[in-house]
Amino acid sequence: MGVLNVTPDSFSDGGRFVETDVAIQHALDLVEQGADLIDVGGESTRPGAVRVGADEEQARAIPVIRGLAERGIEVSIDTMNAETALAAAEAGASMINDVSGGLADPGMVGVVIRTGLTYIVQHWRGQSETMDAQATYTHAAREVRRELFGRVAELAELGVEPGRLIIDPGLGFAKNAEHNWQVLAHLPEFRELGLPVLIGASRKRFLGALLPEGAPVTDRDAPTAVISALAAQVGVWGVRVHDVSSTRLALDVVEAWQAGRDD
Ligand code: PMM
Repeated sequence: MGVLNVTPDSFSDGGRFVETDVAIQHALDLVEQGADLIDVGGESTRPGAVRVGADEEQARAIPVIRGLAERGIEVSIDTMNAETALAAAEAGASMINDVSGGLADPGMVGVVIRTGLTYIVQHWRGQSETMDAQATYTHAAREVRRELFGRVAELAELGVEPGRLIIDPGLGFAKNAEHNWQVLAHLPEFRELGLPVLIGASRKRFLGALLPEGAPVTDRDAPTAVISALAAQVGVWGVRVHDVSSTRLALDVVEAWQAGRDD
């Protein structure tokens, strides 16, 4: 999954893709580099980010989604807003990627049911402004998994077919570096429900901590690609990344490695 943030305040690509044509071209480049799916987001969710209105979010994201869908590219909409998800579905998106798992907007579940789209449910404890304060766990991996599986059960009760769900532990969302590493080390346990698992480690702060202070954010692409390979080894369905080339290559290595097995 290639990330296309059409936000002026995104931490990792600095808002370079705000204009529709430039955004579409960047998405086409990501597909050329090996992305199977483009995740379009019109609102930043980085820690401390201020929420934008649904109108502004749609003005940024919808023309891009329409342009990509017209070109036959599979698109997910990264949004917590039900209205934006609905507009994206009408513009041709095939998945709704909701970092709040439907907790931020009470209208989201209805849109998921009505549109019949695949729904990416992420573990979430609250909005960006407050999520760092909610990063308290006794065993992060176990608690995140329990809360995420609990959310899947709630969604099923509300009428969302579990077969349409993809789950994501939400690295960096109410999680510090130690929590993220613990979740990654326990990734196989997130597969216990039999649902596809997605992870988004790309360029996140906890990877910056492995690099010299002040290193550019693009230096986080190498550790991101390593995580992509390790995640693929344990059967993760997808990885959400900014730099598709390096992750594609890492995944090709995993595939070649696995093909070499003779058992
Ligand atoms: N991370 C961000 C945004 N959307 N969606 C999913 N499913 N998983 C993630 O980990 C995730 C996400 C924040 O990163 P960005 O600001 O670089 O897009």
